[in-house]
Amino acid sequence: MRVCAIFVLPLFFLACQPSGNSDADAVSVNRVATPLPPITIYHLEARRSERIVWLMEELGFPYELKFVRGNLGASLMQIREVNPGNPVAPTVMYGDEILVESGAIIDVILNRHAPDRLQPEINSPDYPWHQIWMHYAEGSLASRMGTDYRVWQLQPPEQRSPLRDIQGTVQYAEDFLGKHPYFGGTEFSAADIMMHFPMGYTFLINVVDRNQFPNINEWMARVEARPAYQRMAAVSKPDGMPSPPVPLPDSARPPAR
Ligand SMILES: N[C@@H](CCC(=O)N[C@@H](CS)C(=O)NCC(=O)O)C(=O)O
Repeated sequence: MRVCAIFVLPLFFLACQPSGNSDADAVSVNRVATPLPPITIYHLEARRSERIVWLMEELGFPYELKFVRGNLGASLMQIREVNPGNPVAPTVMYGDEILVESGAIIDVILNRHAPDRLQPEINSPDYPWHQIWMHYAEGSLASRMGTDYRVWQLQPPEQRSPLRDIQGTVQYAEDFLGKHPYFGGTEFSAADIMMHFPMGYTFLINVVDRNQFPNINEWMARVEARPAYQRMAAVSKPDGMPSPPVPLPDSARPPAR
């Protein structure tokens, strides 16, 4: 036993020492693009899975797209067959693995297979903001949009809440775009792909008045003019949005403070 400790303990301490070039190793590991496995995107037209189609079109990477045109129920059945435990769009077959969560899927594809594309360099001033908007899209914007929509459908508010509501959540993005052309900062990035869907949906369901957000409207027109967005739209929502949500009447939104 004592003999073991004599040999094992120095090894343990050695393993805990930072190696001289660990940072350099980490950077070089991140920067080498590995071959992309076959990708199949299980999709619902004009829903979040379009983010992955758009990403692949921006990157020029091959993918197979699965959905039943004009039939969300049948498309969802296809998703249930491969992902019965969590049947959501996007569900992505990545080789023989099933991936979910659009932000995570984008991170996996970029960091493994296109490490120098669609995200600012890690030490650039844009990088923290790129990360913030990557997460704001689902963590703040989509969640606030969904809760306010459902609650205001049931009971329209009589005044603005002192708590954060969707109006303030969108205003924060509007203010950022007053100072930066893209959510990734100076250049188009995956953060724009993440933000586009919940921003468009927020306008569609009328939880805010889109006319109050000129910077967002201008940004939206600019990113939608990108050839990769146009290709995505042509293949993944050829007839627009089937079964669109019912917009709130203007009277269901809270009056201005
Ligand atoms: N946070 C997830 C949300 C996925 C999600 O809820 N997708 C919707 C489509 S936009 C869906 O599949 N809904 C079908 C359902 O809830 O049954 C992501 O970003 O991937």
